[in-house]
Formats: sequence, structure tokens, C-alpha cells
Amino acid sequence: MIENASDCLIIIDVQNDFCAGGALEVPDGDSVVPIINSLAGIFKNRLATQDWHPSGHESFASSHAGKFPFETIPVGYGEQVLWPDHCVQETHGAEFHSELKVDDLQLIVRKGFRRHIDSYSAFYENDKITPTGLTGYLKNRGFQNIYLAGLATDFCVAYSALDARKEGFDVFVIEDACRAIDLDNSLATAIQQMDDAGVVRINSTTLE
Ligand code: VGL
Ligand code: ZN
Repeated sequence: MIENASDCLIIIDVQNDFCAGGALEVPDGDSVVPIINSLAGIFKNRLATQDWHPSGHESFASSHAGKFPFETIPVGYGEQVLWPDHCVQETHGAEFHSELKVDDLQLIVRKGFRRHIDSYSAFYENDKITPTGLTGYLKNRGFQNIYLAGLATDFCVAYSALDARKEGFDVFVIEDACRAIDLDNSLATAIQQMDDAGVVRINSTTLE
């Protein structure tokens, strides 16, 4: 059991819209649920993020006339992938997967609730300057080792891992507890960026 005061697990976006039948289904996304649930026996400190968009969010292709999901557009903070409408606040798609163990979550961080900015990372919105406040929470609680699991490896997990490194944490991505969207080589790119940043990729079977 990793009940060390300095270790925590952050479960990224295990929500219906990223799972089977969801609006932005991540291939094989559901299969992370039992693995993450089994980590409850290992990590005492478990937190989660929830993608939480208002309807009409600017990351939705439907908000841009003539645009389709998975096209990109330039926005103030760089390139933005346009997504199908997903994780709209208070909809079934935004709820956690019904089998995800949530009773022992110590904190749920919602992100992406500003209409004009998307937010992949648990730490900063995509403009890279608007904080979610999570850094302060983690530092205040004295965590140093951040373990990440969830959806999707190449977007919200990778962005969170890279930001966590920038904030000075030691970061471990539990690869078998994540699944990727993999758009235009985005998984390989994300893995390269995580490796370059010193993010450690591990397997849940090595934790005990
Ligand atoms: C995510 C795309 C859009 C994710 C969230 O959780 O990885 N990806 N919103
Ligand atoms: Zn989103």
C-alpha cells in the first residue's frame, strides 16, 4: 500500500463520454476502470479530474460553422483540435463511469468550464497560464510523487504529466491504466514529450 503522505494518484477523466458508446469514445477506454479500481487498494490518496464543459464550448466542432470533429483551428493560444460535443456539464456523458470507484476520492477537479479556453491538463488550461489551482492543493498537502491514470493518454494524461513535471513533482504515468485517442501520431508524440521531460512510465503490476 502506497499510503505515504507524499504520494497520490490522480485519475484523469474516466467519464462516460470517453468510454464505450460515449461522444468522444477512447478505444478500449472502459478497460481502465477495473485496473484503476484495483489501485484503490494501493493508493490511499486518490483524486480525480472531470472534463466539464458548458454547452457551446469553443473546443466543440459544432460551435464553428463548417467545421468537423478532429479538424484543427488556430486560436489565441495556438492550435485547437475540434472535438465532438462531450462532457457537457450535468449530462450523463460528463458523469464518471458508473463502475469507477469514487467513494474514496479526496478531491475532484473540474476543468474546461470556461467557454473560450479548452483544458486538457489538470494543472493549467490550454492557454498554459490559467491555473486550475491543483498545484497549490498538492503542494499544500505535501505530495511529491504524482501517479497518473485514465483517459486519454495522449491528451489529458500527457498534458497533466508534463505540467506536473514543470511544477516540480516526480511523475509516474501508469500506462496500462490509460488509453489513448491517437490522432495523427499524437500518442507517439506524447510519449516522446513525456520521456524527454522525465516522466516515468510504469505498469500497475509493478505497484504493490
Ligand atoms: C480530453 C479531448 C478533449 C481528454 C478532453 O480527457 O483527454 N480529450 N477533452
Ligand atoms: Zn474536453
